[in-house]
Amino acid sequence: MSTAPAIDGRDALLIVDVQNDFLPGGALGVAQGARIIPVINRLQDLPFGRIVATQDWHPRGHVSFMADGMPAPDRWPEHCVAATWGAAFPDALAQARIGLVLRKGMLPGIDSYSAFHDNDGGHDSGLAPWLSACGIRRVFVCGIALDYCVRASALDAAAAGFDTFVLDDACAAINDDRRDAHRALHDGGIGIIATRDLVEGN
Ligand code: VGL
Ligand code: ZN
Repeated sequence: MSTAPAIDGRDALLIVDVQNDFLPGGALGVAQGARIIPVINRLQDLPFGRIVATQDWHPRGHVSFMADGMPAPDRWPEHCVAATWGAAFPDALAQARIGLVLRKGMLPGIDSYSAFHDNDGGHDSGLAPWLSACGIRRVFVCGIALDYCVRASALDAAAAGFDTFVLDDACAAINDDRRDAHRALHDGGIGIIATRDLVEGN
């Protein structure tokens, strides 16, 4: 499943966590972050029926923040604190066509990598039924980070029954090695494609 026919109104673009803190200069800056913004802006010119953007939106003292600077699995430097500069979209991101902004990771005691539900599988965000109600059949995912929130969101989109694709060149990854993420996406039935596969099809 690596060919994607031309984009139409039954397709949604899901832009994951393109926020200042995940860009160079931010608290959890990913080197490739700045490079993907023009790519995502170009994608937004395609005739998607819906464009949804997520924001990581944590309270101060969130469970995902490292205590005393101690690294641990799924612990990160303080980032994307609600309503701060770090949680905002970068000015360079086109926003005129974003129809839904979905904030996640707001509860103090549980993290939420996926746009669809929290990491414990609970607290459904309502995104899947909303997309279905909008007539969406396919979901194209891009953003940051390929190996965390993009991966979790794409796997959940596929599990919810959408034909799901990840736009690899429109994603920035925390780990330089993308193979684990690609394998997990592939095993989830997700097509890994490039922006040019869509742009040329339209
Ligand atoms: C993310 C780590 C912590 C992401 C969010 O957007 O992939 N990663 N919070
Ligand atoms: Zn986070």
